[in-house]
This record gives sequence, structure tokens and C-alpha cells, in this order.
Amino acid sequence: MSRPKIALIGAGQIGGTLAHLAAMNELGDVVLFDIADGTPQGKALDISEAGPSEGFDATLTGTTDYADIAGADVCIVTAGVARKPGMSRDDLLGINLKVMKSVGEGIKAHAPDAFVICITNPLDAMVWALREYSGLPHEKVCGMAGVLDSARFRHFLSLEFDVSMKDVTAFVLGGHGDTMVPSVRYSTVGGIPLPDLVKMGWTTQEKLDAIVQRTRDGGAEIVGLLGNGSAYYAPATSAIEMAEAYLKDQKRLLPCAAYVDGALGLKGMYVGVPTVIGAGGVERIVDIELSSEEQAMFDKSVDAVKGLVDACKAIDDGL
Ligand code: PYR
Repeated sequence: MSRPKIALIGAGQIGGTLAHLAAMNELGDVVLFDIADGTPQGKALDISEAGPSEGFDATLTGTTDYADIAGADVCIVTAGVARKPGMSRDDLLGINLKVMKSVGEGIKAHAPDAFVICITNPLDAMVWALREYSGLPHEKVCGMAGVLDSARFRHFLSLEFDVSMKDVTAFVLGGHGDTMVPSVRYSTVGGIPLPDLVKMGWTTQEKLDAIVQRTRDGGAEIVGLLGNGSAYYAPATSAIEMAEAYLKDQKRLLPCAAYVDGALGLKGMYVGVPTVIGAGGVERIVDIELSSEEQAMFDKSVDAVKGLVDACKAIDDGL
């Protein structure tokens, strides 16, 4: 039986980290694709040479030819430009839309049966565009953002409560942008919802509000610190969690940018929602109830995503 094939489209910082994590976790053989000749080949060889020390047997190759992703089981797309300090994710729309066109066409031609995870920003609009250009079924194309935003929220909460991150669960919904909705009610420590922890005196509402805002600004905080790029370790780890859920049919309940048609009152659009990921791809959208306050924040985020998708359509009137 052959190993699963994981195609990584884009061999930048996230792409290289994805390749390393996929190999270390022995998820399958890795093909690293990039248009910059030398980069994918160099990173694939470098990571392969870590194999003897790390003890993995995955085969890693680098390529500039889409034909080499043929038959991939999973494609993780990071191709495109990352933001610089002072930029919002939305500023990348025009340039990265063009990139999604060639990536989508490459996947359509060579890996039409893959489960596709998009990481390129602005995330929700780019995953929508990638689905349009690739023509793959909606449940096989999704975006990585909710796992990352929730991980950031969990990390900040664990610092506040001085408890293990393992015991903090959290949910972030909506678009992967300034309007994202970290859900306080559905986030817990050992099963105790955050509002109860405020009542119990574990934290104050003011501190919790500040953590929610820090979560919303989590990507920008890293961009500001790095000075010349955006986050890559946590984004890559989050996408690997999703890829593993698909490859091992784990039926994980993970928030991601998924196509929603009916649930949460939405009609046919990509946005961050809780999902179940298994061998069928995004197998289920978890149709949670929102309070009126959460609903208002979610609606605002949905409108922001719709605006970005409209901007994509205006740039490429073939969409
Ligand atoms: C983030 O760090 O939030 C990205 O979108 C890469």
C-alpha cells in the first residue's frame, strides 16, 4: 500500500514548515511546489536530510511543474503574497486572486480528487476563488483559519488562567479578519464556559475583552514583531491538524472556512464555522445557536467576507 501524497502549493515559510511537519508526523510523501525554481527542491532536500535524525521515512520532492502533484490526496495552498507591517489581509486580494487562478487550474488538471486546504489571504475570499477556479466539490475545498484563531485564543486564555492549553477549548467564527468572532460562550476551561469563570472570579470581563481583541489582532501582532512577513509555525500546525483529520477519517470538530448553504442562516458562501472533518472532507457544518450579540458580530463578519468576494468578482468578471 502506498503512502498518501500531500502536495504543498507554495514553498515559502508556511510551505516549508508544512513539509517538515507532514514528514515528522508521517502523514505521507510530500511534493513541494513553487514557481521559484530551486526553493522547493532545496527545502525538500533539506527536510529529507533531517529524516535520519528524526526517524521518518517520508519521501520529499520539490518541483515547479504542476504535473508532479498528480494524484495528490491533500493539497495545502499557501501560494501568494504575505502581508507586511501596516497591511491588512484584505490588501492582498488583487495579487493573490491571480495566484488562486493558476493554482485552482493546476489542481483541477492534476489533483481533482484532493482535499484542498487554502491558507492564502484574505482567507475566506481566496478559498471561495480557489473553489471556483478548481471546480472541485465544495466539501473538498476549505480554508484554514478557525483552527489557528482558536489556537491563539486558547493560548492567551491558558496564560490568563495559568492552566494547560490542553484543557482550554475555544471557538472562533466568522471571517479570518478584523471582524472575526471569538465565541466566549462556547469556549471553556475543563468544560466550564468563560462567562462562568468570570462569575467565579478567575478573570474579569475587562481582561476577557482584552484577550478577545488580542485574538482578533493575533496575526497582526506577529506581523509587527517579525517585521518582514507573517506567522508560519502556528498556521502550518493548524493546517496539518486539518489534513490529518481528513487522511485518518478522524471526524474532528474543527472550525474552518467552509461552504455553508443553509446552516447559520447562510446561503451558499464560505466563512468560518464549526465543521466535522473526516474522509469525506468537510462532512458537516455544526449549526450552532448564536446569542443576539454573537449574531450581530457574525453578521458583520459575513458582510465583510461578502464584500471581499464581490471585489474578487469585480476584478475577474469571469468568476
Ligand atoms: C495569520 O497569521 O493570521 C495569517 O493569516 C497567516
